[in-house]
Amino acid sequence: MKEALEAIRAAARQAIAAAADEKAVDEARVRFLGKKGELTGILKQMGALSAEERPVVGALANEVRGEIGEAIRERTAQLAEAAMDARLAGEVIDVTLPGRRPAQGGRHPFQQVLAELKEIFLGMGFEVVSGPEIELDHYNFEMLNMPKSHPARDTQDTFYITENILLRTQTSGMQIRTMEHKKPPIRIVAPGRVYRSDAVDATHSPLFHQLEGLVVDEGITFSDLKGTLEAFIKKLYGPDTRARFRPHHFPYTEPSAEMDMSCFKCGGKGCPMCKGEGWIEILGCGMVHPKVLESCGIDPEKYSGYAFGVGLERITMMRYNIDDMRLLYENDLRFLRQF
Ligand code: 2NL
Repeated sequence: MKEALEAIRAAARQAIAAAADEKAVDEARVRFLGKKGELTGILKQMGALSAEERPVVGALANEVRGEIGEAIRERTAQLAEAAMDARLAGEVIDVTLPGRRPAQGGRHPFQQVLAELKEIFLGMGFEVVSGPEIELDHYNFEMLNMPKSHPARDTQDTFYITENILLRTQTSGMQIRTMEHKKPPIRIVAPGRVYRSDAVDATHSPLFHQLEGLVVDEGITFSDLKGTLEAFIKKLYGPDTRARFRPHHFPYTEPSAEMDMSCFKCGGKGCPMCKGEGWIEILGCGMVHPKVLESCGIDPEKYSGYAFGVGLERITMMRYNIDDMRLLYENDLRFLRQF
């Protein structure tokens, strides 16, 4: 029996050492220590031994059982450690690799210029108003002294939804509404999308952006217009910028003018940017026509006002040296990322 126990000890050691995974270790446990296992088989035969032999064989059997148990625990621990080492090796993180930058959006150059214009006018005490792009003929033309037969409508041809509903050609509708509902003093700017029936080229688009301003109060004169718009371009293009006014005609202002600013590139000497002129046209303006005030319920004997309209595309293109307006609408990220 002693020889049998020694044989079990040797076989168990070998089997456990050779076990390649937890399952094999468990199989060895069942084979040697299980209810029908080899060691249990020996213990069952102990009854046949003499009284002297029994404690000796019993002690050896216990020793072998303890040793097998210990070998199983050791092998299980070894396998667990090896598994952990393999897992750690597979999950190595190289902390020296550069990080992945999250994609970050940016403001369209238009929105940057618009934010700047709003800031300038808010700083001069104006309020910002906005309104519908789909407008009534009444607010877009009729109230601005352009009845159905007026020739100025030809230069502002637009897209019609019905005979009396259209895509606005300027943001003036909001100024008219403001004059209808609010008593002077009024000091507002209305930025937004406007439409004209124009073909697309480097300087034209059927959709463009405008910012219109309106000031109405007692005693407003052309000097107020000049002072305010001069301050505006000095803030936008620097304190050395000068303004020049040329007579013009709009049906909704009287007198009307176009304002030029000294070229921001050459300072007025003449260069390719200003086509040798030294001046660049920047906006249209004038004193609000008395008929327009009157239609809105404002007494032109008591109040006067000025208005102006400036194209955002022009300002954006000059600000960022963009030579083709289409670039502003194509949403090509290679272009937009530059701003
Ligand atoms: C341009 C420049 C301009 C106005 C817009 C205006 C608005 C009201 C009353 C009077 Cl409610 N005028 N806006 C005035 C002058 C010029 O826009 O080049 N437009 C074609």
